[in-house]
Amino acid sequence: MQFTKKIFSLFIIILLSFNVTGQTPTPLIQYDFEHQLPADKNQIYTGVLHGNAEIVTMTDGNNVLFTGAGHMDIGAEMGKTVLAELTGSYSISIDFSVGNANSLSSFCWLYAFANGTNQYIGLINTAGNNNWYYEIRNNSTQNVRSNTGISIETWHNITYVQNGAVGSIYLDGVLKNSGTIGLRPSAFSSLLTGCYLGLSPYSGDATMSNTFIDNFTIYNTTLSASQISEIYNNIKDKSVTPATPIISNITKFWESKGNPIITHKYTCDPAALVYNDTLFIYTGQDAAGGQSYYNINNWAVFATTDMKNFWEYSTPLRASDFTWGTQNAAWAGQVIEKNGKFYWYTSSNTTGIGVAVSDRPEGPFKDALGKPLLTNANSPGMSHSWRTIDPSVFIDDDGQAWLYWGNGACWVSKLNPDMISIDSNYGVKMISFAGHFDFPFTEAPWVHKKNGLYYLSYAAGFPERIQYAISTSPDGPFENKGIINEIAGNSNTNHQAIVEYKGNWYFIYHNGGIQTDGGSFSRSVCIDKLEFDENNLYKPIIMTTKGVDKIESTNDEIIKAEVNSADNPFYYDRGKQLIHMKNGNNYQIADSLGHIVKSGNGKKVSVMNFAAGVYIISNGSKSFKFIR
Ligand code: FUB
Repeated sequence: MQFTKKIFSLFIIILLSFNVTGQTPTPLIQYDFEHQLPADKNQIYTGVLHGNAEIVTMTDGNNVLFTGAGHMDIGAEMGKTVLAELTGSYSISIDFSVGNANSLSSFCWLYAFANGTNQYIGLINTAGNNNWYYEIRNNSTQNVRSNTGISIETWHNITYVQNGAVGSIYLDGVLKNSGTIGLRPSAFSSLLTGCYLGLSPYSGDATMSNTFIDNFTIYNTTLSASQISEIYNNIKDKSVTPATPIISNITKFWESKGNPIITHKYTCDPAALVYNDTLFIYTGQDAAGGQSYYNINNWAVFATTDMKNFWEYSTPLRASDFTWGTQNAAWAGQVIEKNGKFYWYTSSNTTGIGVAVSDRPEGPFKDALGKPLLTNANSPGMSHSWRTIDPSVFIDDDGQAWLYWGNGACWVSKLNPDMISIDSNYGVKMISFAGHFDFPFTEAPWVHKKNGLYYLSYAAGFPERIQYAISTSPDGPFENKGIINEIAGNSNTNHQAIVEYKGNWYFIYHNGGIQTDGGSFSRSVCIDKLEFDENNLYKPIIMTTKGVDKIESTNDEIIKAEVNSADNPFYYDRGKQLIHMKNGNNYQIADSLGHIVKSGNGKKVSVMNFAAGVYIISNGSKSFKFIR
């Protein structure tokens, strides 16, 4: 009897170690997101969502990770602990559905456990979506390639199985390829520095954008073909649609490494707008290197709240949105807010100045008139065809909006209260400058007011440097004060914006600073400090590659509001991005523009899926401001 028992136990052990039972083995770790947190199922390792990544509920109630333009940082600790167990056979399984707007034309990774780029494991999409493969690198590299692509907006499963010396990759329950893999993750697990869902360890790769991820699971044993097929069958018909539409139109987040502040595309002609807590930067988008003239088809919009972390919104306005602008030229302009609407005055090279409008600072913007606001007929006294460009708008303390523009001369007019027509009684005046011009006015006027004085800066000469002049009246005459910024590196234009933000003054301009392709027609926006001397004159700008410092302290009011005082009915759990309402109540959350973005009744509300920004939650009698 004793002998029969022993034989039976041995049989069970053999059965389990070869994993031929039908039941899927217990994972080492699993991320199924059902608790709606960026943490593993047992909540031992809590990760961090980056950018606008969020945990979303799909129409069938399934909770999943949505990468958006961001990713999830799993945390290196999880990798160190779990990968240490992967000494022999193991399996890694992941379910995912890639959205329509994706990055599959570039290299991008579904998961990565890495120590830089010398040691890692990861699941990689080859640029072009025709080969998803598992790779392990411990100085030398081994991989198993599926040699297949995937369909978008459909749930897929990719499972990698390490069985002895053989690695196999399964796509949607079907074995795609096997190969010899001798390296093991446990050999470098203690050195891991980053573990991610949706991010590659290679900085040049794209993020796995707009992708739903679920059931990321690691086993320290093999999965059988039938178990893998069952895993796929469980996900394949799941919903690919979030229950609440994802409204964020943020396309990228990054931390600036200094100047230029934007390096993933070429940006020119910056204009700045401070709105509530946020600095918005509007630019043209120059074509990539090798251009012989301005090739700018659309504008772009970026934002920051600390001068270090930036994000970009989807394209807010295109030259082709102005159907009358025949040259497809998204030249310089400026955005300003009036009565809750945002007006973008734009240039089109020779066909005049347009105005577009939006009810949000990030757009999208629409041509407000269907025709130019100003044409060359409004720029008298000169005859070249590109003179009606570079509008700059300024609203004085009395509410009067002034519009400046010009190439070769600077013209000014008053805008009517509707912001989309000019005051015909005032008409148009050419600005007169007094005093010595080091270089003549070229273009790019920018006006701001400080201590009762009007500062008009402009590009002068060619190649351009930036000069400025001061007046006691918005329409001059202006007294020349000299050069403030010298010729910018590798660009014959310099186009500046000057703005005060959170107590500091900034000089925002472009150069041709991205090597080797940057230049006069593939420009890049930079930000440096602007300072005044004791006579209220600008100190010369020192252009730097270091750029400006991060603003460490947030606005006092917000810090104060975030103190969870006894009489405050709200408590913000930053880590979990949950707002608790102490007594449970009806609530409404408004964004910085006062738009209601969420409302309901309950004791807690997740703000994880909110775009970065400032919000106010209110229960009707008390309100609480928070930054997401
Ligand atoms: O980007 C086209 C033109 O170049 C702008 O309108 C000018 O200010 C100059 O920067």
